[in-house]
Amino acid sequence: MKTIIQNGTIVTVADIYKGDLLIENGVITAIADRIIPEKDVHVIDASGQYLFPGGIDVHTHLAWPFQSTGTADDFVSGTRAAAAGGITSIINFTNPKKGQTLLDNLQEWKKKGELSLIDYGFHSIISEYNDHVLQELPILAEQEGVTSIKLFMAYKGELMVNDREMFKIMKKAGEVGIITNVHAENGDIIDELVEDSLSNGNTDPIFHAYTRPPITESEATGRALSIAEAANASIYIVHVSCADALEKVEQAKRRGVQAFAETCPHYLVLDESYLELPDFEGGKYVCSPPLREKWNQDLLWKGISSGLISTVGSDHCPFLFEGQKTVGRNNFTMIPNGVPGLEDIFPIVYHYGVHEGRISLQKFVEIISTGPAKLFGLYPKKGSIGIGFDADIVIFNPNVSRVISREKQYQNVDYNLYEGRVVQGAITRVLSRGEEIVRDGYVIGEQGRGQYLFRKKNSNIETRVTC
Ligand code: DUC
Ligand code: ZN
Ligand code: ZN
Repeated sequence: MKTIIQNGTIVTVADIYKGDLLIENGVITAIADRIIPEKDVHVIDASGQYLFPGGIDVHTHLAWPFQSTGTADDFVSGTRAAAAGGITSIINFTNPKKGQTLLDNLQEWKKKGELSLIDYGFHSIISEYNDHVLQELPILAEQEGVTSIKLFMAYKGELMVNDREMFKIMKKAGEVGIITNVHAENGDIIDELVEDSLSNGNTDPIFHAYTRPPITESEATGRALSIAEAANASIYIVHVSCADALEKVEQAKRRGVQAFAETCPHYLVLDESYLELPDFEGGKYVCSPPLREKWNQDLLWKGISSGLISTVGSDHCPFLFEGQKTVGRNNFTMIPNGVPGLEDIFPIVYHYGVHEGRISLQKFVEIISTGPAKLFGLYPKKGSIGIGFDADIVIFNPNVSRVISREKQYQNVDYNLYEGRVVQGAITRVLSRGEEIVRDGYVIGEQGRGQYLFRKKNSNIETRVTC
């Protein structure tokens, strides 16, 4: 099967230019000013539109059991929403059961992933330290292509590991070319603040933010980075929400730590005041780390521009408002932590980033596709438009606008964080390995067509001598 995309404006990290693309068997095989179609070639006219490499969202929680409940999107609804939103690959978190080996757990998650409409991989969460975990890490990387793990510094009793465990796991991960994702919040301080808050009768959603102040994130971020440094391992700090935590990343990078940072669309666009919306509407915005004071947004955008932040991830961890979020109406600690965002990450970052002049088109491609592909072992198969890359392509019309609404979304949630916002640009088509999975904005790809992403080891790790 051959497809030619004609007259589009191709955007990569290195270049913006007009050209035609030839796609054969799912791969880009030629790029030229003009490619004349032979007979029986499928031709797509992209005049006046951008061609972006498909978005790569390395932070999703589809089908994820958490806080006595589970996320509202599985691999069916979640990957359909992703496709509609220009995301052609995801890396989802696993969630191990007590006593289960990482490899057994991975097989369960791979089974769930078979329903996926787009390509998918996994980061293995390690929430229980034991010796077999260390033995499994090289097997995960070499035999399963799982070259990233995740550790939590909060959620004691459910996911949290301590510093000594982190050090041992990260040391081994570093040795075998695995990058460690870290959720950096000081769980012990948070638990203490939560107890105080409840005993004072402070139960509204805003107290979720007050009991997880920036210091709890920046302290844990600094500590995680130091542990990575001591372990000679590479580290990826997920969902950086505030300037104080970002400063720790900057300091660590200056010291030569193999440190990378991610932020999320909700930290770039929304702020703490949303948690104070009346009638418990604030509950919709409860996630961790919490939304911050607005002034942080500017510094996060600057961090993206300067390269301090390498990626955006959605942290798509959706819970229904009615029946899941509302369980915490009288006690914020009962509100499941997480927000939806997989369908909106691409348009939101484009609108508030590129359209409003905060970042360039090329920086957009870097943080939405090329950066995540490089960091998580998918490059040069995914992450750009070039010869030999998978034809994962978003065709985007920048000349129209649309309104984001819950009614039109594919996400299986009864609200949208960005309800009513008018965003510039519309995704008209999405191709995944050359196959059209979205046409005229509607998902037409079949469930189960997604392929498992066997990822390369982390190539950014340099062995440093630590004193
Ligand atoms: N933060 C969330 O908001 N949800 C899932 C887990 C996390 O770290
Ligand atoms: Zn997290
Ligand atoms: Zn998350």
